[in-house]
Amino acid sequence: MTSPISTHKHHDILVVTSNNPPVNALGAAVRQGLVAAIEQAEGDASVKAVVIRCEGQTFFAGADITEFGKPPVMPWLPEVVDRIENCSKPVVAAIHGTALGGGLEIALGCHYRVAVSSARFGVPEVKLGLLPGAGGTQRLPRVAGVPKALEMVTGGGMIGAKEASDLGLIDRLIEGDLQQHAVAYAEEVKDIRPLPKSSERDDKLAEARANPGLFDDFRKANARKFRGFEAPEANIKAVEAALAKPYAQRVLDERNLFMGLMAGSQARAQQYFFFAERKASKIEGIPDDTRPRDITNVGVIGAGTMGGGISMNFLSAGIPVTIVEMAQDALDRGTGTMRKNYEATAAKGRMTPEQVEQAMGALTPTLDFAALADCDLIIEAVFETMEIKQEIFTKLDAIAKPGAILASNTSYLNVDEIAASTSRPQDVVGLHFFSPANIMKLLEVVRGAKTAPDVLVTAMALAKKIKKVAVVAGVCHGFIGNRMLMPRQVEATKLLLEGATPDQIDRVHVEFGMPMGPFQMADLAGVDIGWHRDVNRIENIRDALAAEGRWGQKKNAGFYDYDDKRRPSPSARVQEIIDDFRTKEGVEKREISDQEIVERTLYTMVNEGAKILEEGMAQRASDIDVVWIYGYGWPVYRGGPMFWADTEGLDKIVAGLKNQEARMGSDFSFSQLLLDKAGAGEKFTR
Ligand code: 3H9
Repeated sequence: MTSPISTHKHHDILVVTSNNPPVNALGAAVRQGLVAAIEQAEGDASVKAVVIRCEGQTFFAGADITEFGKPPVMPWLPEVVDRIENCSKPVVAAIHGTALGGGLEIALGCHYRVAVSSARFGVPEVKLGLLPGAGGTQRLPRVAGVPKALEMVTGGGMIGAKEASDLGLIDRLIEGDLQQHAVAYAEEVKDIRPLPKSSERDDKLAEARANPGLFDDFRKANARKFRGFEAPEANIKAVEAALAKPYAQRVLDERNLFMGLMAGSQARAQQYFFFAERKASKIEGIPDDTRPRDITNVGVIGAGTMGGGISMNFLSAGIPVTIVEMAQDALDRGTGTMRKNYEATAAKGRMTPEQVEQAMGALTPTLDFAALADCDLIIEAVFETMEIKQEIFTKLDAIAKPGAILASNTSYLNVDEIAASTSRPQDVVGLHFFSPANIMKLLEVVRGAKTAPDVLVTAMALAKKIKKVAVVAGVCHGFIGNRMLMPRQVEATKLLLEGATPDQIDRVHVEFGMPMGPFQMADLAGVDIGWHRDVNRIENIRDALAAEGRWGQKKNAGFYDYDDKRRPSPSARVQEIIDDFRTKEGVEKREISDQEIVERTLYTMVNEGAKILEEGMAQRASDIDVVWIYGYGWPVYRGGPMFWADTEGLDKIVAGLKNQEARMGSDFSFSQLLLDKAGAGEKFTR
């Protein structure tokens, strides 16, 4: 087998090139090739310096994640980085694309780093439940300073070349041909001794040493963000060791912390999720050579919260949008909100004022429906009523150009029925954005019975362009995400009658790792959503709350009371309402355990997920996990409901549901797939 690492000499500089598509991951062959190349450089007296570079889209994007969990193949990445740093001749990293994780660690092992201005740098290991375990937690603080290193290792985000250069992470920014300039740089530095070694630098640690409270302050400031995760704390500890201990001990600490994380369940879940997210974009059952349609402009119907948020995605990606409303004041309000949102982003420094103007300049607000005639994709974002949607699609059918994609942002309704109101059901698809649509990453792409393959391919490609993660769902009530929410809500509400409090149920969910529980979510979304608006028709607890104007946070009263800073506290009035209902329904109050709440609200979700799978409404179990992590904040360290169920053991899930079956009554029925898999000792996810 040919090595992905090749070398050639350019006068007295040895150029080492990695060619390991798609992202130059540092698999065993790459690691072996790098060590061999360094040995070649040392063994050849005519070589004065080395340049390490990559072919393809990027510099090394990190360790090869597919190797994790398999028997290790030597040399280990930390040894490779050390070998580079200990090379007796200067080594220059020539960086383009993204130097990530082990890739950045390789660069830090090099004595010098040069990069093109589009290059980006990061240590995303924390997102895989890990830490930069090839010396990254030790070298990065020494080169970029402790505060920046802490931010990078615990956040996992990327920084641009300009910032990297300002930090001293990059020695020179290159304009023009990277290889040529890197070789020229190597010529410049080839005789300089001693060689600068990141692991031996101490200058940037002084500031942190003078401020021993820095680490605890950082922990406190980020406590909310890190809640439930193990990897951020391990990252902080490893950086802390960089300050306090001798090199050999520090490296050992890093290794031990890395191995501890790698053996844990969170890293497994987060690494599973890395691949789940990428798998989600693959559509089953369509020809591989299906080409997407061209989308150069988009129409959006409805300038409300959803329509505005949806439009912003396209505008931010440089795709012009025509937005249509029925009345001028609604149109003005909608576009005004969009501008305000952009300006708020600019105020945080995440956009320039010019970018705001550019985005808003690509928006055409209009009251004229016919203005949509030229759009390649038209997304309807109006009321969730079938009659209204069908009326709109019939109108669209009459004016949209041939080949235009007609999409509905429905969150529950039957996309096939909507499509049937047109003469071109093959062009109709559901695009279910999650609120706030300009922020939430998830997009459910609802595949109708007649949706054409190229429409689906277009939707998935477009999702990537607007930085969403798309998951294909079939036509069923609520699709994947909202459908699974329903059994949870039904059981949570019944549990109130049986003796649990909103506070207890929400606490169980928050302790599990959800951002909020079902009743906190109801208060945030609005207790009145979907309410029939008849104050005299009180059929359940929610009706009673809505009838009293307890519509949630917006009214400072819902399932909780809120103070003027929107801080919730349990409500005596809500308890009275619950108690009244209990008496009226003749339900006996009993002590509800936290475990029962888990079984009735989380296990039932797994059961519903299994039904979704067995009905073919999701392509794969991991897609369900992607929906719940990106759409509802399921803790990624538990890998999503289906992965979590596998971790718990499907037999345990089934036993828990059997425990509760009588209490759940006719609201519940078992998924056959769940029973079968549990019986056979199988899992949903591999
Ligand atoms: C690490 O370095 C540990 C060390 O500190 C210590 C060790 C001791 N390995 O994302 P894309 C695949 S941990 C294997 O769609 P993009 C990916 O699955 C690592 N495979 O492209 C996909 O395959 P497929 C730290 C990888 O252009 C294909 O490449 N590094 C890896 O949108 C294309 O990926 C990271 O966490 C990998 N490391 O984005 C970086 N990376 O086509 C992870 C990607 O079969 N990677 N693949 O579905 C990324 O963030 C993005 O892939 C990147 C490109 C930004 C590079």
